Amino acid sequence: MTSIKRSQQGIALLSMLLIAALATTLVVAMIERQSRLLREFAGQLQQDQIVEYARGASALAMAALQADADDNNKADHPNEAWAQPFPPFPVPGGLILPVLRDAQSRFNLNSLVADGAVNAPALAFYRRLLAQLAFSPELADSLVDWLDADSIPMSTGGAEDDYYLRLNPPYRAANRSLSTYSELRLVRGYNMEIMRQLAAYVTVLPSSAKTINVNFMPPGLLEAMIPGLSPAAALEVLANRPVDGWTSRAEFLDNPVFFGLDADTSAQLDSLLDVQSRYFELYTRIRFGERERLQWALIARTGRRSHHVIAQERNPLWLPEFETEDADDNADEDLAE
Ligand SMILES: [Ca+2]
Ligand SMILES: [Ca+2]
Repeated sequence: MTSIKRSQQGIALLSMLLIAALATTLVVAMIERQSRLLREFAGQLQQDQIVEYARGASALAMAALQADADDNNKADHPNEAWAQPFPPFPVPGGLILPVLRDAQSRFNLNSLVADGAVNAPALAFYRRLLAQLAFSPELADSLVDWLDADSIPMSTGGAEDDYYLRLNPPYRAANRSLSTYSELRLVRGYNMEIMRQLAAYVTVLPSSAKTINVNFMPPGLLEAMIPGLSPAAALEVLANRPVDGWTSRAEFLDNPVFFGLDADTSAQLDSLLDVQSRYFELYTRIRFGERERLQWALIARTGRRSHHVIAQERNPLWLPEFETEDADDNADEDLAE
């Protein structure tokens, strides 16, 4: 064999090795790409599955509410079937934990301005609630300004564009209803600490929801409604709730605690209290694969035969503490089984 031939063979061998190495690199790259696509696909499948599970939980909640509406519904109260805790639902690869609760046990901040005008009984009540929590009653004025259509401050504690445009960064007053509780952070005087404490007493619903369902009302709200009512007396009134709830405002007010109230307070109670709820909240915790999601949905009862999800949020910032704790406890027990 000549040396030229030998060198040609060597080059050919080298080329073969190079091609083999290149092919290996390409195959590895292809496999990596393939498995990345597979992972993304699996992630997408999980995501789709989570969305489907959230829909399923909403359908379940609405079916429970529909059954309630069909059942001679004089009142909505904590002993009704829909208000009982749902068991955690195991699903292939995961767990769904829905919590359905009444959404009208707290004061609706948006009701401060309804039908384009300040709602006087609501404003008087909100000022008292703020005072009871040792917050400045001026927080009511700045919120009314945030909600009302005009740009004239309610008082020196109020705030309209003039105030917000001087901030850094500047912004404008919304001059419409709050979309979420988080939006309150933008309103003059409110901060995270105030919002944290206030969250147990207030909520954000469409402005037409002007009433609080006494069957779910926390004692702190009742205290704020009746000047001079002690915490113990408020607790006692609510502890005497009939098994089937109060079925009318008159029945609730038929208690010596409410006798002899001044005309203003009586008028406020008339416009603030009810025994039914038109709004409900569904918190659905979904654990699936390595993912966990909390889905919040606001359900409106718009008629005897209709319930609709009118707002929803993924992993909402503001959560009632007791619910997340409960959900966690149940989930841990269930997962441990
Ligand atoms: Ca009911
Ligand atoms: Ca305004």
